[in-house]
Parts: sequence; structure tokens; C-alpha cells
Amino acid sequence: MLSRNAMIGATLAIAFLLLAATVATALHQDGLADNPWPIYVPSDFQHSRIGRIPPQSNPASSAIIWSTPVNISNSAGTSRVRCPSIDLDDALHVVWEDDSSGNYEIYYITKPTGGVWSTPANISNNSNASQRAVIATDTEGTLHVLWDDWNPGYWDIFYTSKTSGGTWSSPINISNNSGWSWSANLAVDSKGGLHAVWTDTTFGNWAILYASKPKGGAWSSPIVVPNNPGGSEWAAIAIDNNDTLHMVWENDASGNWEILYTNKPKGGSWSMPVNLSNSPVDSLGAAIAIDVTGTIHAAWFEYPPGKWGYAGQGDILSTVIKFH
Ligand SMILES: [Ca+2]
Ligand SMILES: [Ca+2]
Ligand SMILES: [Ca+2]
Repeated sequence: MLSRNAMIGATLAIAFLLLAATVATALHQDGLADNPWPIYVPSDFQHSRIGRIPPQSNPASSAIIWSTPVNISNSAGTSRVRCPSIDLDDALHVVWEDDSSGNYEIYYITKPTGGVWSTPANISNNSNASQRAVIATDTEGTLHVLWDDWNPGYWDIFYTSKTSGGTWSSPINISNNSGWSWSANLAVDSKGGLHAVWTDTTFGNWAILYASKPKGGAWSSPIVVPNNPGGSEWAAIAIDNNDTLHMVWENDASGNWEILYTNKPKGGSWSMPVNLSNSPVDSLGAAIAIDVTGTIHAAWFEYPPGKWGYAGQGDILSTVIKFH
């Protein structure tokens, strides 16, 4: 197993390397599987391809050498990706969505270090649209996956897990409300507790909901994260070495989209949001990661007027938040 710091470092690297894809899929605003808006996916990710960064042979070199992309979904249908969502311990774990069965399903694939890719496994396995999966591993190697599922009539957040060497559990509905619930993100604390956030319309305005699950326990009832007025969506979450949660998301209360930030110490409450972007143009597609020093990094797109919705036409801004 990699050390926690190494995992954080690797997660940070992946978060930023995949920022373009994250931002691109974040433009899929309305949660509909049949969204008429095009989803821009960089060509390297068109078929759920990922690359691997080999060890640097020359530490002085700033060049990153990517391996040859491999098509790991190998599907006749459409494989859509949120990133694809990747986590790693001593293996790579990847989830994505694919409609080759006739409806979108969540597929899982893994590759042990030095090994080969497994056969994709359908882990949602229902007749409804299942999409936007995220995956995380805990300290014992148990895999945890969340995704959006059309319930039907409204979107809910579904959860399944798999212990090391075990099988996938029956999916359960952790949002279980009549609003639209979508775009979940997941963090795992040092005790194996899970922390989920997602966008939800149940309480009027689009809001960010939060639910947690202690190791071996049940999911809590979701609560609304303290919020500005206006709509909130697309939360990204990270957890630091003290098990403090850090979250960024989009909010339009100011009249344009801004990136807000809040944190929640272990056992504490969410802080009041801070506006990180504070710009007159639309600020969208936030990502967050924590490096080995505990410094928190947030990045997002700033879109010039009239350019919203076109990946690659915005500027990527980043903010460093220092707490220690
Ligand atoms: Ca399905
Ligand atoms: Ca719901
Ligand atoms: Ca802005």
C-alpha cells in the first residue's frame, strides 16, 4: 500500500491532470442523461482511456512522459466519463458509464501494479440511467462508489461497496428524496468513514447536500451545506490529514457564477462559505486537492462573457489556501 502522503500526492496529481476533463463534464449542467447540450470530452478520454506516469528517470527533467493510451472500456456503445473517476492504493480502480446494455450502467475495472486490466464489471445493473460515478478506497482497501441513478422520475444518489476480495454490495439509495440529486463526490477519512456531497433540488434552490457514514455504520440523513442564496452545484471535496473536509462548488447568487469554499473540521460544522473567485465573469468547474504539506489547492475556469459552455475557451485560475 502507498503511504497516505503518497496517496494524497498521487490524488493531487491526478486531480490536476484530469482537470480539463472534470471541467468539461461539469458543463453538463442539468443532470439529464438525454441532455441536448454536447458534452465535450478531450479525445484522449473519448473511450475511457487513461495513461500512466512512469517513474521519472531524470528528476531534473520537468517533462512528464505518458504511456501509450489504452482503450479499457472496449465498448460498442458510448462510454461517458466524469473524469473517469480513478482511485489507487496498490492498484488502479476506475469507474465510468456506458450504454451498450441499452441503458447507462456504471462499470468498474481494476489493474494491480504490474498486472493487467480486469474485465469490466457492471456494478449498477438496473434498467434506469446510471451515471457520473466516483470511486474511493479506504484504509483497508474497501472500494466505495457513488453515482446518479434515475429512480425513475427523479435522480437519486446510489452507493455500493466491495471489500478487498469480496463482491459488490446491493446498491442503496442514500439521497432518497423527491428532488433531483446528482453529481456526487466522495471523501474517505482516516478511520474509514465516508463523506458524500452532491447537488440537490429537494429544498428549493439547487443546494449542496452532505451525508456521512461511519465505518460499519449507516449513512446519515443528508443536510444542506451552509449556503449563499441562489443556486449551488457541482461540489468537489477533499480531506486533509486531520480529517477536516474541504469543499468548493459553483454558486450564482452574485449574478454570475462564483466558486465558493467551506470546510468542516472532524466532528464540527461546515464553515460559512468564502467566495474564492470573486470575479465578474462565470467561474465554473472547480476542483480541489491537498498536497503533502497540507496546502489546499483549488482550480476552476473563468469564462469570458459569451464563452460559457465551451471548454477550452476559458482561463484556468487557481487559488492556494493555507491553513497550517
Ligand atoms: Ca442503469
Ligand atoms: Ca433525489
Ligand atoms: Ca465569477
